[in-house]
Amino acid sequence: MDEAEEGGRVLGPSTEGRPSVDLGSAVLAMPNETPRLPSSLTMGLEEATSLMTQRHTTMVGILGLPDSGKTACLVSAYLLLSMGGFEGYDFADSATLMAFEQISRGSRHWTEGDKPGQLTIHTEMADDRQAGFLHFRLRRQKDGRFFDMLMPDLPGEWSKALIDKTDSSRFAFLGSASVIWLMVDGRAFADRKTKMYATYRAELLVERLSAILPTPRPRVILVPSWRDIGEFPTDAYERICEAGRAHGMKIALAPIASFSFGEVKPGAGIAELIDVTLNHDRNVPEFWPDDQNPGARTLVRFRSAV
Ligand SMILES: Nc1nc2c(ncn2[C@@H]2O[C@H](COP(=O)(O)OP(=O)(O)OP(=O)(O)O)[C@@H](O)[C@H]2O)c(=O)[nH]1
Ligand SMILES: [Mg+2]
Repeated sequence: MDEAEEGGRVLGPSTEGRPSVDLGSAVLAMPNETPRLPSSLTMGLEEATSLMTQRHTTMVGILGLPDSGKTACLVSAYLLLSMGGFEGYDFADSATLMAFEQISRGSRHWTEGDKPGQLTIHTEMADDRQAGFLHFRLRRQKDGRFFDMLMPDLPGEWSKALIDKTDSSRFAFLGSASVIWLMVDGRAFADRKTKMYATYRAELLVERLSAILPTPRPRVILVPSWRDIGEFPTDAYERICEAGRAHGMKIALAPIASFSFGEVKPGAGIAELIDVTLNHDRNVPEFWPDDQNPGARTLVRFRSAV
């Protein structure tokens, strides 16, 4: 069987300067050292807010416990886009290509026998105090319209500290986010032994988030990973929605398979997630939280309605 037929397992070296990864197979080999995402490769807050004043930009706040699939989602979106496999949208540009390369580089080298679950590396940041943003610009095929997106790849420890210690200081930037992705680990919900606890932790995260988010609330999307191992349970979604309703948040659902070892296509659900994200209909509040950079505060004036 040739590589392309192997249920999407991996791919060989790049050809013609493009990533040759078959998303059906993107798998990461363990690098020798733990890579950190240097803040110089991502966009800082000032740069991000400046972009938001110039162009129609959607800032996404991405939260989720360690291993929930945050980095894998960004890597998968980047690989899909760079290979032209993104339904409804074309890749136009990115101001943070090196950062995307950094988080997805391991997917270039996979050899049979590597541990299948190890696709991305636990996120650590050189600057542990503030978020750095990844950026891409998309062109919507149906009308040629451009959309800029800003997404931070944050360590799961930040969300853990938010749940366990109500440490919200590093999430002040969420005041400018038009959409929130609440990432949860699909594996934990697929297992009867861990499902209850995973649901409880997700409810707690919703509760903590409610204390940070402005009113009216940005769109909140529950994004379960590992859709390749099964559907997200409806009862868990209902409980998380109920927690959201109790705090004035309507929570949509967009399950994804960033990678896949089964029947589901790798990258499944990601184009839909981006589509729902870009088609939000809310104006972002024109303020910046008080404990943030006051220079940036005056810059955050933009409309996010499509
Ligand atoms: N098969 C499959 N693997 C996934 C999926 N999402 C994540 N993974 C794998 O699950 C593990 C954890 O995913 P990460 O994206 O690194 O998790 P994270 O939320 O960024 O974790 P931290 O950086 O520690 O906060 C990695 O080995 C991923 O490759 C998915 O949808 N399908
Ligand atoms: Mg990560």
